[in-house]
Amino acid sequence: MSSQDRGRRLNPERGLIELYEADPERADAIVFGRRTPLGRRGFLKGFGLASVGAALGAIIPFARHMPSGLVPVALADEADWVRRLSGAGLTVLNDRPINAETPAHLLDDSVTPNPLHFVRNNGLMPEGADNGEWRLSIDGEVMRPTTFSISDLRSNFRLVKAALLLECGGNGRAGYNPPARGNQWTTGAVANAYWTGVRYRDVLNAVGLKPTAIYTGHYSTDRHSSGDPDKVVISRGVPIVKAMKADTLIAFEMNGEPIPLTHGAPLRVVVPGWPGSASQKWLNRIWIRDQIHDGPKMTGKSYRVPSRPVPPGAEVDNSDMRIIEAMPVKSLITRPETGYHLKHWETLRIGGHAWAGDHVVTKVEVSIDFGASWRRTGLEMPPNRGSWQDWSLALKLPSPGYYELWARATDDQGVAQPMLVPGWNPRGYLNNSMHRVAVTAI
Ligand SMILES: Nc1nc2c(c(=O)[nH]1)N[C@H]1C(S)=C(S)[C@@H](COP(=O)(O)O)O[C@H]1N2
Ligand SMILES: [Mo]
Repeated sequence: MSSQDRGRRLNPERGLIELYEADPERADAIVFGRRTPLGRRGFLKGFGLASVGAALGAIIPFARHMPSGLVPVALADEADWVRRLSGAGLTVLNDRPINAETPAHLLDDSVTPNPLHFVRNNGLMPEGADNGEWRLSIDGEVMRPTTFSISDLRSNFRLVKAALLLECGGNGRAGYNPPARGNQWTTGAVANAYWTGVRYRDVLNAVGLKPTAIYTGHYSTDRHSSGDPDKVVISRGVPIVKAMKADTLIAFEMNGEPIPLTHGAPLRVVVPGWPGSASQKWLNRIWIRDQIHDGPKMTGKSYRVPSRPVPPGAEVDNSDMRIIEAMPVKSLITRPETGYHLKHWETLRIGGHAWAGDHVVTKVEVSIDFGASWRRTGLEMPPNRGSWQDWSLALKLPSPGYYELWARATDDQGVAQPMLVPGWNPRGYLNNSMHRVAVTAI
């Protein structure tokens, strides 16, 4: 293993499973503090004791009796998820918690199949839950605090099925320099599935909002990676006006099936076009607030960007950060796959999707000459509000050689994607720069 490989293996953004598979002795050294064969303890510093504690939630009194290279069974569950997600073609960015993104060419379908939908977890997923026993309670600034079962939701409210876009606020983070901490998402923390559920607003109308209600606060059953049962992993919310939009759902089906565990079984919020973090998974409580919700990951620098542009690498005061609401206009080239080769006289079929937060995309253009000229693509209207839009273009390349396909979407406000990474921000959110794909004509 070269020293560069070793550095990569120890990248805290990857995880212990991969490390165990690649280099069990070194993994032991990290987990149990044993000396590595090379005796290079200093090398492990970057990985940090914090992640060791986070990985197991406790010290191991009998560590000295554990066989070398034994994967602690506490990590076996994650190892299984890593196998399943990477088996489906996803790129696993972290295994504890599990985070995985989808390579662009696997997102070609108008509706993303469940196994190809990116997975973003801030903590450890709950154990599987029984749909019949699941309860959602709503309290706070409401007239009639109420607890609903899933069958109550199904029978009391109109069912809605819609294709809805989820994109992680950190999608594209890997493009920022200086780098921002967190999962190094490239382009694949986005997907568009059919979600079935009830309108959030119908449920709020049923329990009756008090005039003081201004924000929602969402709670769920995932567990903090520290192992502390009292620590809430993430509790975010949206302004009441957003919860009252027709395409904001409380969902129990994903593409016509019960929601898979990775995506929030059995009940989740879906707020299309807003940072994915607004779409709480494993939802069991809604607290209606008389102030902006201040749960974990609502405050500080989480899912927030500077209110004014700052130079790359700047220190920004928390009081100068604002909550991210609608995501910016963006597009993805899902065919051809980057690295594609064709005969130069063949027709090149290019296609993908585009989306624009709370807006509609009105134009997607493609350039094959590094932005010198642009061709308009055929763009579909969304099947419903909150869905991404398909676009396509067929063309012939002028001669053999290396080309880059660039795609640029423009929304109904006239706002277009930037060519390069947009304004740097401390946590690396909202990178909507153009997607580029390499093509070689022979
Ligand atoms: N309970 C809970 N809900 C959550 C999260 C989480 O960690 N816990 N992650 C959020 C984030 S940051 C994103 S981007 C979306 C991802 O949804 P997915 O995993 O179904 O793609 O879920 C959101 N809902
Ligand atoms: Mo996210």
